[in-house]
Amino acid sequence: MKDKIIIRVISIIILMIVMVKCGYKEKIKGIGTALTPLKEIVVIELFKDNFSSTNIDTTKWSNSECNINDNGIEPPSIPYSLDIPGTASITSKPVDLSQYTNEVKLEFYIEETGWGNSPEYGEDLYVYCSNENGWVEIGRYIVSEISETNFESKSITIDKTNLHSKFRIRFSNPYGTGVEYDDWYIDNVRITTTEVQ
Ligand SMILES: [Ca+2]
Ligand SMILES: [Ca+2]
Ligand SMILES: [Ca+2]
Repeated sequence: MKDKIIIRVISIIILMIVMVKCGYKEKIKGIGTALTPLKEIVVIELFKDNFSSTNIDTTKWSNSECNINDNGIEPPSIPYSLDIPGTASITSKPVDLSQYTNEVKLEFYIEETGWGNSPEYGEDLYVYCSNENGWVEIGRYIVSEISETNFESKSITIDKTNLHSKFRIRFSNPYGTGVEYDDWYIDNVRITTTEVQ
């Protein structure tokens, strides 16, 4: 009997402690919510191409011997990706980035060979952007470091000094043997920034 009373008293004490603790937490949470402004970071797409048809979109790109086809293995947006064979390149049309002060990123997926022809040693893929003085290398993808069967996601932060009103990007395979050889693929190309709203 005595034991039962002790157990009941202990149970009541534990319950009171739990209630007090929960109440305290609610209070803190309430204060926090009241003080935190309701703002969220939103991703803004400034340029986007998923290469969804076999025609290169000439409102977005100036092309030099690249093709959109299904020779890439499992591109992130099936069935097509952009095939950049040896000596080919593709350059975006100008995008006005002069207004953006937050971080700007170029994102894309990349694969080499796929169902096509393997680039050899030194036949790497280069990424450039234009600043007001010309072209700046912002990425180089080494043949031996990129998968032949999986698209890998890449992200390049654009240096603020390169953000201007006629910003362009270029993907180039300058050392490949020729347009029948040495295939690189890219897909889901986008340029983004963020905005606090
Ligand atoms: Ca695609
Ligand atoms: Ca080859
Ligand atoms: Ca070659």
